[in-house]
Amino acid sequence: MPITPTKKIWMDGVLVDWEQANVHVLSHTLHYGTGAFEGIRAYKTPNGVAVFRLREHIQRLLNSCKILMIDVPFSLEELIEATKDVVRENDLQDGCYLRPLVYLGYGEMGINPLPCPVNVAIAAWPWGAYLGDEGAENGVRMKISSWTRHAPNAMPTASKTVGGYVNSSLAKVEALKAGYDEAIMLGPDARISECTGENLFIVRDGLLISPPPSEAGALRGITQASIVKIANDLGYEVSFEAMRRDDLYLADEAFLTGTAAEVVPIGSVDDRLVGDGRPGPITKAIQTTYHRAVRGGIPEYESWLARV
Ligand code: PPE
Repeated sequence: MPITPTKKIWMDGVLVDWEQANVHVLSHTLHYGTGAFEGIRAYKTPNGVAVFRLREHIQRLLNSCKILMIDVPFSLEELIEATKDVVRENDLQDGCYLRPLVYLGYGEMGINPLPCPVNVAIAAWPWGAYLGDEGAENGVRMKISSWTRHAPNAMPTASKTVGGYVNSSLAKVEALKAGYDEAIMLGPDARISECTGENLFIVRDGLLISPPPSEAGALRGITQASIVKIANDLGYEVSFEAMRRDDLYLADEAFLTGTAAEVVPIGSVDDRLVGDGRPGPITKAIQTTYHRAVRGGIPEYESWLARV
């Protein structure tokens, strides 16, 4: 997905010109993957652009850093304001994707991260459908990866750690090279964990099921949590249950959720059609409701929107 440059990137409290937003090649994170990031979206609403669940995303960024023992030199409130500044200063009234990144900068080399300076950057740019308009509309082809998701004692799966995404990249490339759109990853216990950058749900006999994030070694998705609320409000029950690959093959419907991807129907898994391979009615109802909610179209979900 190409990046469309905007004007300014927030770096350690200052709005820097896009072209000047550089780091030293000896930055610690570049060598060891020691850092954490977030992915957030802002949407155009009838009352101006709004950031979706901003506080939850910034809180998760701080939680990721806590796990990594990185002391972030900005508070939750400061980072919330900084994120809004980035949307405002770049005049992104039609919405955007936001990428806050906490990284260890230039200062010391060696595995020990503790002496390194902690830097924070927040960038924003307009970004379309992460898995393509066609996938969002008609469903994506998924492949169970040969790569195993992190064991929780190898990499903390509740932290959006920069280096942790090498595991996702391996799975993504494998799936793309094999002609699929996206990978589904199994944990070390062969249970379904998550996708390379999304959580997933199946629908079975009218019930929605998603792997329990902590046990499944999956990120606790903010979109996933939003979908639980939306599904319940639409009258569907949701349960968090461990599942195996045959549960995917035999699902009536399936979809994935994430900030970048939003809600995307799964058309097939390992070449077995999910249902008849077309997005199912529950998936479509949830996708439509989510799209309206994030754009300020449903008053009940107004508290999820932070106007900038
Ligand atoms: N699992 C993983 C591994 C993950 O990276 C994400 C977000 C999710 C689940 C869904 O979480 P949430 O966004 O809170 O619903 N992935 C981000 C990064 C994607 C990327 O390509 O980079 C995102 O969607 O912004």
